Amino acid sequence: MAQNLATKVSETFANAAKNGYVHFFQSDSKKLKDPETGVQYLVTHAPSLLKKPERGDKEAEKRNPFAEPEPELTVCEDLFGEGEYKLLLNKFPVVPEHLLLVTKEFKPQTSTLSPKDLITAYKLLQELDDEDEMVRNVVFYNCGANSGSSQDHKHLQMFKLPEKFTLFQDRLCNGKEHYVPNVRTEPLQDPKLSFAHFAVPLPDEKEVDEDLLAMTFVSLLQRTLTFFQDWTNEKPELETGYNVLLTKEWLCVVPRSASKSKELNIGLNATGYAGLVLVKHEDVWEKLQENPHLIDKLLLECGFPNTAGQGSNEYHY
Ligand code: B4P
Repeated sequence: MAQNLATKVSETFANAAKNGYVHFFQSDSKKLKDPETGVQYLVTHAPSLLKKPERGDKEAEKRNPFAEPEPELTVCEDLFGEGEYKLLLNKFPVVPEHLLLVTKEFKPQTSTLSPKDLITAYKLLQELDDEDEMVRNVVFYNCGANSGSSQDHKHLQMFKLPEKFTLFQDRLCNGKEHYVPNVRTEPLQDPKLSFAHFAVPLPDEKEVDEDLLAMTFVSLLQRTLTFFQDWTNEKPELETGYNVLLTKEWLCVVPRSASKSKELNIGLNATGYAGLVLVKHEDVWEKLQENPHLIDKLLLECGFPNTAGQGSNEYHY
């Protein structure tokens, strides 16, 4: 089965790319290290993406591309034969074989992840990760407008992580046992980073099931939603938005306050909070290379301040 799904993804992508159904955007990438935090970033420059329609463009908003996807982009009409999800190719990828896990029935992108969404995403990781070949994937979910999402039909995304790339969540969770955070134990947060993020290591795959993923996710989501409780009525219009990132090794949730930076002309989705930063404008590409610590500032501007060392009832922001 593992071989089958991986082969099906590769073959569908190769055909769709050859016949022009996938608009693959060429890009340059550079690894950068933030000298202040030690975090590694992969910054990808894809100026041709500026021509792609964006959220707010009238043409782009007329139809739901996931209601009746192009057959050439469809990897599985009914993933795992469960009647709930389609597996599609992303039509506008920057990396090859970028996948979308889409609900068959319309559900909004503002809805939270269900236990079934989580276990289906995890099963996809089990099918497509390949330790021998050093293939490792990340699943991500952009929830709410501030999270960087552009399509309103519920979809998770998945792509291969760059080779030899260590995510800050890898560093944070490495060698630690799985636990479900509760009133006494907080999720992991790297105190060197400026922005709030909640991560938990996952156990060996034999121990991972729907209940474990659901309980872990809910504990991270509880912390995340605290940021949107309007204690002071200072920001009554702030919509709930967050990013979810899942690998076989850990689960991470990041609360979001904005989809784009006002300081620099750049938008961020979940991938930014994995250290994978997509840049469309030349001046931003230059500035990030000159000063990689700007990325940490951007992640804070579009998120919330780090709360490491505080209990979830003590957050003040
Ligand atoms: P959303 O969750 O709504 O939005 P997004 O991934 O942030 O992509 P966005 O559309 O804002 O694109 P951006 O210029 O930032 O996901 C919707 C997805 O559906 C998108 O991935 C879109 O491409 C896809 N889609 C739209 N119409 C479709 C159709 N008819 N059929 C199939 N798929 C369709 O980024 C451009 C691309 O680069 C996006 O794919 C994005 O996911 C990807 N990307 C962003 N950061 C990246 C990074 N650091 N590394 C590699 N890829 C990255």
